[in-house]
Amino acid sequence: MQLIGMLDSPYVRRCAIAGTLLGLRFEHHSVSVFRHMPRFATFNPLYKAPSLVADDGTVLMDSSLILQHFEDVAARSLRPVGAKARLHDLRMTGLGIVAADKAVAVEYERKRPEAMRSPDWSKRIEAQLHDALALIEAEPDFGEDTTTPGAVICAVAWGFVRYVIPTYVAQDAYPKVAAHAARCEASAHFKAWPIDRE
Ligand SMILES: N[C@@H](CCC(=O)N[C@@H](CS)C(=O)NCC(=O)O)C(=O)O
Repeated sequence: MQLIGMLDSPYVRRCAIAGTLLGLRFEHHSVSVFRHMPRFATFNPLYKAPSLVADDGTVLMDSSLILQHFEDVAARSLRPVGAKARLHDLRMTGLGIVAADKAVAVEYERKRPEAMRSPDWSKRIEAQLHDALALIEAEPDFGEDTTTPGAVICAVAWGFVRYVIPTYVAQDAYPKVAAHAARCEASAHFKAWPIDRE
């Protein structure tokens, strides 16, 4: 399998971390959807990161679908066992995905020429980002677990926020989220896939 996309994408990073946690063999190609468009098109002409080239050549996109395929190949799930814990992890996964989506939206808006930015839209997505982080902060702790899809995406989203758009969210604004992310970043499976813009 080949995973395509840069590790500054929270979606690419969550897939790479999950692949490692599941013990899968895959190649990673650090190709940008913006700076390396001709090369990206050789994998996926729709320019979505992550893209995954499966072993039979099928090209998948969207991190949640790629995670599903990873779990299919590994024949096991990263979700906790037990209905209550699984439901909680699904909830945290959704919150983490929205935090990532809004953080990426803030970054894209910030990249526009000033005259083309919409103040109303910026205000909305920045508020949604903060609201998502506040909801993660308010949920019960993950404890020590750094391996479930919910635990991973919440930490990855925080890492993106602090690495790419640090002026939008102070380091001490969400202490439980920051502490969880620090625990995750200290683990071998996160260290194997550091956030990287190159
Ligand atoms: N819901 C998607 C979001 C993926 C996404 O938007 N990735 C960005 C990079 S962080 C991308 O491909 N941007 C280029 C584009 O949408 O044209 C997922 O979970 O994979």
